[in-house]
Amino acid sequence: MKNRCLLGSGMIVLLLFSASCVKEVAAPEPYGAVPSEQQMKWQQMEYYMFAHFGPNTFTDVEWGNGKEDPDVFNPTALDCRQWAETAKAAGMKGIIITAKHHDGFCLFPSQYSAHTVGQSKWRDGKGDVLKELSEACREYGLEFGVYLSPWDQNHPTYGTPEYNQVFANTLAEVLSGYGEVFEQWLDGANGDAQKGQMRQVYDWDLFHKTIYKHQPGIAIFSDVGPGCRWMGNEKGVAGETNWSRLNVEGFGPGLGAPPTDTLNIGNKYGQAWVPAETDVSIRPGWFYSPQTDDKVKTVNDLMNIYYTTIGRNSNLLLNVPPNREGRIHPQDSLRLMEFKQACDLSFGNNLAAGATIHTLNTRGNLPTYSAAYILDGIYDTYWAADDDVLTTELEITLPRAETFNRFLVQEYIPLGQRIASFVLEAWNDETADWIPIAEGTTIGYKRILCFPQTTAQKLRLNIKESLACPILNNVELYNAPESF
Ligand code: FUL
Repeated sequence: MKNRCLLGSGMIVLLLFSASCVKEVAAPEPYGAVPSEQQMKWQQMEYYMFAHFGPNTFTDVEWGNGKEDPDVFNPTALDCRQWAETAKAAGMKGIIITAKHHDGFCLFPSQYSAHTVGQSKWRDGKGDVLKELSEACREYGLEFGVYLSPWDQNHPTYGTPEYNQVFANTLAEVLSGYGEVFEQWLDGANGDAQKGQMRQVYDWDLFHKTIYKHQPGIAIFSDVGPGCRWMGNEKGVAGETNWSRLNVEGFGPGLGAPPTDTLNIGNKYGQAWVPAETDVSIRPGWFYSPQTDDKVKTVNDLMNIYYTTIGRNSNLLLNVPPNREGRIHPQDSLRLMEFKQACDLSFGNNLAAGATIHTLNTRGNLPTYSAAYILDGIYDTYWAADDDVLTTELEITLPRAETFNRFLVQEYIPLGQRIASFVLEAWNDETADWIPIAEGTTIGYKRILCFPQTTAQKLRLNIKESLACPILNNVELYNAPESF
């Protein structure tokens, strides 16, 4: 995470000079809560698949009641390699599977439940979806993740203290039996809570200890993290302002969660680093139903979601529910490929490549923090301003005048999230003036601004508010097809 040193032949002179002003050139201190190494790895995944699969796939309901006959679960041609192949081709980095939804049915032969694939006649009770999917993910170079619902409508111990140990044992089974798991999804949804009568007091400490014991590098998802947080809605729209910090003290998953508005935008001065993840389905429901075959989201819907999630400092967990065969339906896979093509067309040609950047301020006035690092394509090199600089400007000069409509910018978040307000301007030759073309509040890991096509050779990024000296590590510029 260190900038390379550009000192050349005048090294001794420069060393003497820099020794005399060590204070000015010290690397910027982290600001507030910062991501762990694992959270950085997680953030850089950006886009991955959710696979809702279970008895509900076969019964046309979204929430089963736990009384379903296990034989209901009977995929006729399960092919997890096809899921993985599809996810890979779509540009996704992993797959999270509903190992146990609210109906309590386990897609693996759990020793701690009598309501699993082991009790179904599917493959004579010898099947294990988690085994097949984890192997397929490894084969295709994808990360593997697991959803487990704490709310369980089937388990006889649910509603008693004993259930906490059952759930911990179930976590241990899925986290120790299928190789590395990148994310543990802990759903806060609970039908009892909605009726105002919670039957179970969850032992979150026990759950977290069990999870980290088996997968120390995992990201735990819940309303309040600690690895990553629910973004507050299932529409795919993260806050235009989106801080990766969150106040977590006094809050918990589910009933005890912060208001959804807060989850949507985070807390400017939040205590913990809990970045947003957006879960949204490619179909109207989370589970497959033949009735939604003609309701798969359009490329434009998905492109909009891309901009309101990844373009707003959130990871995107896109649900693509396998069908009753146990395969991803052709409608969904076709749409995923079209979406990938739209992304490639939109972000294939970075018009800022070969540009130069001039900044009003560079930390210590030294090449170590030069704005050139914003354009070098290397994540861990960055431009930084002096500590007392909280507003400043960066001027980007393209090799030639270009037409563009998307601006992508990244803060170097290993040192914290800082910028709270900025404006993008383009130089207008005719009026000899800077014209504002877009504005934003937070940036964070990644921010993409969309605006009408503009032609210019020079752009100016005006940082209007930063909580500590701004640090940027990447800027890109694109001309996306207007149709998306
Ligand atoms: C919700 C659940 O109730 C839905 O069924 C779905 O699993 C979604 C991802 O989370 O809380």
